[in-house]
Amino acid sequence: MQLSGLVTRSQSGFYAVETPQGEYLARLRGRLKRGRPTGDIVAIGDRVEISVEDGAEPMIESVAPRQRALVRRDPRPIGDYEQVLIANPDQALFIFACADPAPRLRMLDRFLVIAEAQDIAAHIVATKVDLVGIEQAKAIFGHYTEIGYPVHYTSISDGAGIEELRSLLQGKVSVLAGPSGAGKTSLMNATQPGLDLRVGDVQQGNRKGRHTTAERLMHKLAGGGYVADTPGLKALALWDIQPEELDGYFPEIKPLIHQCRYRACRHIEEPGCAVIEAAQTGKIHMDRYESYLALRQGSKE
Ligand SMILES: Nc1nc2c(ncn2[C@@H]2O[C@H](COP(=O)(O)OP(=O)(O)OP(=O)(O)O)[C@@H](O)[C@H]2O)c(=O)[nH]1
Ligand SMILES: [Mg+2]
Ligand SMILES: [Zn+2]
Repeated sequence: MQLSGLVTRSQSGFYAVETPQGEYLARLRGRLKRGRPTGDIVAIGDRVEISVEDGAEPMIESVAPRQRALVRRDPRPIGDYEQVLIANPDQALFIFACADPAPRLRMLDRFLVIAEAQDIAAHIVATKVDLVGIEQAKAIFGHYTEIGYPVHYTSISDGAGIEELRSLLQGKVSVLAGPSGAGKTSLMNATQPGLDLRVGDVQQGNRKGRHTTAERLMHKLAGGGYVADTPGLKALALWDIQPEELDGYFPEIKPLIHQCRYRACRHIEEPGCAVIEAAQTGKIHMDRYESYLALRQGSKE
């Protein structure tokens, strides 16, 4: 029997596939792995076809083409490899704390570039507002609203922003991503109290030193939709994005490039550059321009 389903969990070569007939734990058919893969063949969020026969292990027979995916260059020294954090998300929520750990806006900007390149709707969630107060939180993240990214201010201590987040997640496939300790798992628990145990399990696994990529999962939300928590990322290297493409992935830079004196302007040091001028006059936030420069010049986080 052939069934189509959604991959909701992946661990050590096994994939949980949710089908209209229930959940199956399936493995990947050998022929799909043939050759030297340049990236994850199956990831959570993928739509797959599985074969289910009496007395045989369920097998993933094919993977539907991805519409989009949250990807990065695999940080392990295994050559060029595309790591898929989640396939086909409707939206990504990038989780950064106002303090403890201090927000790394350079990393946030990398996430936003990946989301732009993949056409994933991006939201920014500023967590731990209780530690700094809303004024300070807005001083850190406020300028992102001006360039079109919704910013949600939250705190699990006083429940601020939790209801807003809950309705944002409703009925959609979302992924939470951000540095370790930013509060992703805490947010999952606050918005979906029923998830408590399973989230705790994952964390315990991480503490024991299990490989962070070993398990990925999407939780089904009570009112429809899924949310994937991801392990905290230390590094976020772009995958398959060329320096010249970057202009298009900074929404505030894109409309300016036609005003540069030179058509091939890289916006680094060229005279008559409209982007540099905008950064100097504050029309573009200097931090964002610096993130652009860092990416353009190929520095790795
Ligand atoms: N004061 C305060 N602390 C918070 C808040 N949210 C989370 N924390 C604390 O921050 C720490 C890290 O939270 P986690 O939810 O485990 O962070 P995470 O992003 O899931 O981290 P990784 O799983 O390592 O990626 C915990 O001690 C939380 O109690 C908040 O809104 N306010
Ligand atoms: Mg966590
Ligand atoms: Zn320029």
